[in-house]
Amino acid sequence: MSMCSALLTRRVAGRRSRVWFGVPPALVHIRSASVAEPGTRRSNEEQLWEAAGYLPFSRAKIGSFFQETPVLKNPFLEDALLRGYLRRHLPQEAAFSDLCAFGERVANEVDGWGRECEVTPPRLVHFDPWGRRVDHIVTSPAWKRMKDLSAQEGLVAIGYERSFGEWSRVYQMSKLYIFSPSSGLYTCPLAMTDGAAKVIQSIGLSWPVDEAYSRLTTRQPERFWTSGQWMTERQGGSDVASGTETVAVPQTDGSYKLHGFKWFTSATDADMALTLARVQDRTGATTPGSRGLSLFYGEVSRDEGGRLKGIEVQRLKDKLGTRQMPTAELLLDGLPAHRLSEEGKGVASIANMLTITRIHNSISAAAAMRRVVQLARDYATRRTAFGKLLKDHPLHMQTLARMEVETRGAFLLVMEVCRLLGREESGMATQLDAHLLRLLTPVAKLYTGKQAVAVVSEGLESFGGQGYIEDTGLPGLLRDAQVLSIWEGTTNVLSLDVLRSVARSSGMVLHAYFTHAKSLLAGASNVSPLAPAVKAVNGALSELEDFVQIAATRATGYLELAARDLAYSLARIYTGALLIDHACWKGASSSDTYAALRWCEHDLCPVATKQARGCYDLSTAPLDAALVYDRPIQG
Ligand code: MFK
Repeated sequence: MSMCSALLTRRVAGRRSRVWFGVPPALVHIRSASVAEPGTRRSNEEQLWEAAGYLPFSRAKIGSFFQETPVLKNPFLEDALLRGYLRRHLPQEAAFSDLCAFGERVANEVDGWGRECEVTPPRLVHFDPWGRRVDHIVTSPAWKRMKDLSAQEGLVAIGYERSFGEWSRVYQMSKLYIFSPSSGLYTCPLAMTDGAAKVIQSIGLSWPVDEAYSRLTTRQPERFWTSGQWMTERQGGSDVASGTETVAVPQTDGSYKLHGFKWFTSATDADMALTLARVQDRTGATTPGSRGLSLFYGEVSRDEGGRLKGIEVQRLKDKLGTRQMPTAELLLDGLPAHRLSEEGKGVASIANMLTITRIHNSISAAAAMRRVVQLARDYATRRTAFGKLLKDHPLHMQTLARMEVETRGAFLLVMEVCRLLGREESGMATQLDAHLLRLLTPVAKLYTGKQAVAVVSEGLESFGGQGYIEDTGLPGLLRDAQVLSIWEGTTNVLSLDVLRSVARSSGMVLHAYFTHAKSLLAGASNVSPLAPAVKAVNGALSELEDFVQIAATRATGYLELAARDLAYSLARIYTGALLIDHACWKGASSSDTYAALRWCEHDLCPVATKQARGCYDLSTAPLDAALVYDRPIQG
């Protein structure tokens, strides 16, 4: 026995009979562990006990104060706006009890799986131990559990079962909204799976995709398939028409073999994919541009030797975020495929998929904001600074309130798009609804993507340094938010899509927009607390109408320079109208009114503000470029 351990034994033995205020030492020790809850200071008794050196065992001297952890509570019960919105539009007990139970599961079980996905990212095994090429993407058990859960909970199926008629999409997306920040990015394969089901359904459920459709929309985990969406090639993902090199070689049985290189394929462990390729004629020639692109369906399968049929996984992407999910570069080397669209109609045919994935993207954006607000407000009830809890610092509350206003706005805008989608799919949509859906899908996607980055970043700051610490799980929220404005169409590409929707509809989408936005304000005309908000939205609508009149007389370049600000204006004004409308509902709370008032303090029509400053005049473009490259300004 060493000198130290001999001394220790003697001290412990000597103290065995001591009693602290009548409590045997062992009990005191247990009690002190429970008294020293994180976030509390140690009691005087304990400090005395330690100072006297009586403790038989002792922690390393790292101090005894620990900050409390923010607690994730049931995200359904914690979300007054979500519950209020559903009470207003879908007051069905079945939906409420399902969402409540799912929220409980997300908080207590699924969120942990999401963390597991984050800390156990996928890896690529190219070869088996004997040197055979296998290209296995190895994912975590938690990622696989997410797949089963998604089927069981009907996260795709609900949209196709349509048990709640025109509100089925709202119900499905509410569930995804609760799930998304805890899903370990499993919402990405679900978005593409939903999009693929939508494309197949719109094309018609016949061979060879009828079986795929039933697997994409099943609730049976053992049958459930996910789908990929392989669009991006090495030349880039925005200008698909000129960037797609993949060719489809016709086979004698009417099928095709695809040869090409897909540069960015997300959730690459999918069971099938929809992709674009150019059909080769007998001479091997293809048609360039958008008119040469067709839509193909391919299954991801293996031969008897375990090798992927017609695919080589070149490598996994090393991404800023979304690391939970495999994203790969794929060489398509004779992938068996079936053409789903008419030749040359690939982009128009995959547009349905883009609509769905863009809506999912917007849901994920609103959900990320909601999650960081929920955690931040919980933390504000635990963390003390400058003598009081964060929640008692008005400036901190002002910051969280601003985040809350953004989150509420995003939620209502996205749910509006889901409502319109549900109406379209259940055959209830008017022409006005159809135009609104076309216009608001890119608007919601581009606007909420930007909001998410800003709100989540602000949210991290509200935890101080802990918001920057990896294993709190908070930085992952920001990394994952950053992709939301990039994939599925960047902000500028979607702003141009807004212009496309205006041009293709000969302005009817804007007509629908003005008509519906004004009708949303109608119920608030006599609600005096909302008067400043109504005035702001009405004023912004007039400014926007004036802008559209003027822009219609200008060259195309003018509108293109205004595209982003136009899209932001469409988002802010419509969101203001939605917040006002929701605040007028009979079940609305004073917070609903306050949120509407605060939202409407934004510059609701930045396109008019910037237009007045000459930002879109054609002379501006060379000035912008000169500034960017620090070149002398000509003339
Ligand atoms: C958390 C959830 C997140 C979800 C995760 C998913 C991860 C997946 C990762 C990816 O795959 S990222 C890649 C996604 N790629 C894109 O989003 C493409 C971005 N680029 C565009 O959207 C371009 O605007 C587009 C490729 C559509 C431009 O193509 P074109 O061929 O130059 O467009 P064009 O000629 O204007 O339109 C061709 C046809 O498509 C027209 O129909 P018609 O032939 O019948 O006249 C258009 O009306 C139609 N179209 C284009 N965009 C449309 C649309 N139809 C409806 N909606 C749209 N948005």
